[in-house]
Amino acid sequence: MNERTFVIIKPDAVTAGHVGNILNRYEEAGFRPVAMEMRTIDGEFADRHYAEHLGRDYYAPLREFMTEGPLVALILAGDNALDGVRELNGVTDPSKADAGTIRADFGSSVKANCVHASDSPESAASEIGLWFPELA
Ligand code: FUP
Repeated sequence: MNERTFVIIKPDAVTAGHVGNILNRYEEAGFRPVAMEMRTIDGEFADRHYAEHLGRDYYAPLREFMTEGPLVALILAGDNALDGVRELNGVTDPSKADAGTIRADFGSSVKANCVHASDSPESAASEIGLWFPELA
């Protein structure tokens, strides 16, 4: 099955110079970029991406963080891409992520956790529709 998932290499990872290393993890695992673009998003766009987090106590700093500099938005394709990419990423909190995962190696806090990946086929479809409408 050639599944697609939506991924963000977040502003912290761009600033720290980890884009190449993170892309390498995905490619070494067999996933291939089918769209990739560096963008700086505004707060309204962040609200659309993180709609389910609006109103949470952590949302204002998360919104600030996601809009403070360029990020890399991409679609990755491959067998089992949804679960496979989330496994490579590790759990949300880098201090609890398994050794060798992207968040354990490059994340610095729950907020600055260096990557995002879709968590279900429905979220992949809606995130691809938001970020790359021409590829939805
Ligand atoms: P994940 O699916 O691992 O990206 O995590 P969630 O969907 O639970 O959270 C999305 C983003 O919200 C995380 F990447 C970071 C941020 N967040 C916080 O900043 N604080 C929290 O307590 C929970 C999430």
